[in-house]
Formats: sequence, structure tokens, C-alpha cells
Amino acid sequence: MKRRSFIKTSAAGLVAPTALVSNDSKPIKNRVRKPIAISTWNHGLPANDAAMSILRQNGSALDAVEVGVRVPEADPESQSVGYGGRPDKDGHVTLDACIMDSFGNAGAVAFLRDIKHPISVARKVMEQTDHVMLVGKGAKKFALAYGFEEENLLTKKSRDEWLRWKEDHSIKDSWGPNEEHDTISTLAIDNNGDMAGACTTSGMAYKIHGRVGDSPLIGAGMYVDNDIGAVGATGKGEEVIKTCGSFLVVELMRQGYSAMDACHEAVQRIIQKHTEKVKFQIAYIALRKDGDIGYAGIQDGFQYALFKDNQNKLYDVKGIG
Ligand code: SD4
Repeated sequence: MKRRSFIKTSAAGLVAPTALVSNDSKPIKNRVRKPIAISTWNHGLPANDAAMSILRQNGSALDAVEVGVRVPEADPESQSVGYGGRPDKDGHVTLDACIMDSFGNAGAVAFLRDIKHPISVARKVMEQTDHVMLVGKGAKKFALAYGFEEENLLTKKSRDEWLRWKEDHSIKDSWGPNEEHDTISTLAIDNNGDMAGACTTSGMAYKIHGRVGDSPLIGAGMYVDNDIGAVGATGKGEEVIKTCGSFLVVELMRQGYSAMDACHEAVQRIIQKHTEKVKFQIAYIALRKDGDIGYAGIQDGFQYALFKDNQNKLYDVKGIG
């Protein structure tokens, strides 16, 4: 490269990034050093309890979020997560999950069958391999090799509901009703001020066999940046994927948005992409490293559970769509 053109290029290179930095940027100064756990939906309450039992004993945020989401994963009454999850159109329960620690390490599994705790398989992927995501048969083979048990995850209740659904839906119908998906995302800060997140789901009820949603995708269903905060998503995963939802909320917080404003902005961006009134649900929860909490959903009905200052409470969120 000639010297003259090199100077031009580097001058342009210097000017452009400076112009992109917002003057409103307010760095998040403090790190909260007391345990907080926040989770999506009402199964977030028992998940937070389990997470807090780890955090109170000085455990890590990573252990806390894993132990937390394992509760709804094992609960057959949580029909949108793990064991007892609603199946796809063909009657198969297929699970998606991801986990992230405070160092930015990540693990995920998608389209995993017959393993009750996909979150723990995701953690094994993170810790035992240099990959981030395993899917389908490969993920199951990996899980079995690490001693996870193979079991039937389709309960009678979910099977009966699926059989009833099949009676009045054609193979071309895409989705079940909105209420039939309640992914759990749990985010936590430990006594050290470090953060982690976990997200796990059986995904959209009666999805097309092979469909994977946002929940196992790092940056879509969940994202953690220990210098900024952690974010989890729930709702129609396709919309979250298309907007890199959780990553977007973290990046907005990096630019100085409050956790609440960041969640609202990410939800608004989805609403704005649609010319007609949006009928599906998307909701985010966010936990900034200084303990600031945010949440937003398109429709009424979203709930989040927050365990903070010795209280674990469920909150209703009014939709902004
Ligand atoms: C998915 N995001 O598979 C999940 C479903 C969900 O609350 O969140 N439900 O698209």
C-alpha cells in the first residue's frame, strides 16, 4: 500500500469509530456484591429459591443458575420445560438450553431428546469441550457418554393434550396458542459480584419437528457479559433470533441504558418491525451488574420472579404492545 493511501485509510478509520460513540454513554460504575436471582414466569419462584440456596452459601452464580432451572426441568407440571414439556407436532419432546458464565464461556444444546436436564448437558459442553453447541443425536450421544440417563419425557398429561390438539389442527398449522410456552431463564449475581445465566425450554408447543428456537442460541435467548449484565428472553423465539434480542439488551445497557429502558427498547424494535398489531408474546428480563433490574413484554400476562433482599416475589408485567 502506498504511504498516501495508507494515511487516508487510517485517518478514515480513526474518525468513523469516534463518531459512532454516543455522548450519552454512562459507564456502569458499581458492581453489586450481594446475591440476586431473577427468573421468567411463575416457575421462576422455585428456581430462584434453589438458586438462592447456592448463592447464600457463597456458591457461584453459575452453580446457582444451573441448580435453579433444573427445578422446572424436573417438574412435570412445568409443561414448557424439560420433563413433561409439550411435544412437537409429531409427539416428540425436544429440548433447547444454554448457559453462560462470568468469563464469557458458553455451552448449549438444541433439539435434544430423552434427557431430562438439558441445562446440565449444556454446562458439560461448555466445560468439557471447546465447542459451544451440540444438537440432536450428537447432543444425546454426548449426554449419555457423560452419564446422563435416557428417559421418556412425554408425560400422559402432555401426550393427551397433544392428541387433543391433533384432532382439530392440520399438519400445516404452525403454532399452539401463546400461553403454551413458558421458557425459564434464570440470571444471578453472586457474593463476588459475578454473573451467570441459564435458559432452558421444550420450545413452542407443537412446533415442526426439527425446529429450534432462540433459547439455546447465545445472544438470542440469553446473554451474559460480566462487565455489563445478564439478559434472558421468552416468547416466540423466531422474533428474538431475528433481533439478537438478549445481546441487544446487554449492548444497550453498555451504552448507558437502564436495564428497564434496554428491555423496552428491544421489545419496541420487534413491535416496530410489524405493520399490524403484534399478537405473539416476547418478554425480556435483565439484571445489570450494579443490581439494576429490567423487564418488558409485548402482551399482558408475562410474569417474572425476583429474589432480592431476602424476598422471593412474583411480579406481573403489563404489555407494551
Ligand atoms: C422458543 N422462546 O422456543 C421459546 C419458547 C418460549 O416462553 O419462550 N416460551 O421459541
